[in-house]
Amino acid sequence: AEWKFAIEEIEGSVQDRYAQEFKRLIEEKSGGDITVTIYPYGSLGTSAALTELVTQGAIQFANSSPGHLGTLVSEVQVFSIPYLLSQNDEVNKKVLSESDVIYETLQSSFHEKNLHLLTMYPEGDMVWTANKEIRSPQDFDNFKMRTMVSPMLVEAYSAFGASPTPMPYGEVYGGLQLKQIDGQVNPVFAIQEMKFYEVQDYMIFAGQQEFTTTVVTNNDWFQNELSADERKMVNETIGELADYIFDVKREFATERLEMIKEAKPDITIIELTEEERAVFREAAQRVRDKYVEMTGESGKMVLEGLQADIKEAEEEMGA
Ligand code: 6CS
Repeated sequence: AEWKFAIEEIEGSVQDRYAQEFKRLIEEKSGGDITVTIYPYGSLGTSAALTELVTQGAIQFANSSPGHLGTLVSEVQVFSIPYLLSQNDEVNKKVLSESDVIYETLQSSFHEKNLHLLTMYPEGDMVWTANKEIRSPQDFDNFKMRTMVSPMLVEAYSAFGASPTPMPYGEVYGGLQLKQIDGQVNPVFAIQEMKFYEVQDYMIFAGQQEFTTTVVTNNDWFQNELSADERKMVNETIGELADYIFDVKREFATERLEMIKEAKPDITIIELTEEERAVFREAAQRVRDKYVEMTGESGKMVLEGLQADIKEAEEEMGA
């Protein structure tokens, strides 16, 4: 059999490293009975298009990041609320790979769309890029900030004082170059490999959000067409990859920043102070209310459950 796995990023990315390792393990474990074909970003369409292809069963697996998937599974936008996840990496890793709120409560929203959520993993702290210094909501005044397409991100960047401009990933470089947008927000590795730094002079670390992604499969196919052994093989492989990808994302965060600095020595890197962050954190409070307004009772359960899981993991890990 051939399993098709589409990623939302280009070759060499975090998602690519994940998919490559998934492919290696599945092909090895199945003794060559199964081959996995990886489709990098650009070969099949936008993130939203990839998710759609999974729901139709045209492809079996895809990365589907909450920043885009929110247009289909609105509850997943909990991961687009700024300053919700922990400031501690290990805590987020644990919550994202294990939380019952994610794999039970939130899972039911995926199943309604014929998707099955296999896993979530972090890809790195999201950084703002711009051609000016941004330290306060005032600095965001009249600033066209490109966001992924989920409606919650429009709420988040409005709350921060910016003019949010949702668009697909593939249009960001051109949008920056043509000044249709003034800035964008992504993890360091993406800023490097998509070359956004070429057309941006500032990188601003505000600690507001870890980029998270999901790996989804077609629910009918997964539950009804795979054998119990195959399902087990997929689940085990996914379990094995949590540590692997976490190490990759950590390596990328430092390596890729060095690559940017080397390619563009005059780039200005700003680390917001605790006081400066506090202003954005405060502004983000109303985004939580918007989320509940937008998603109702099911969203409220996800938000409250996730907050409790994060707190518990923080206490347990002494973070
Ligand atoms: O900004 C985006 O749209 C994309 N960013 C990353 C790092 N991965 C996929 C996503 O579509």
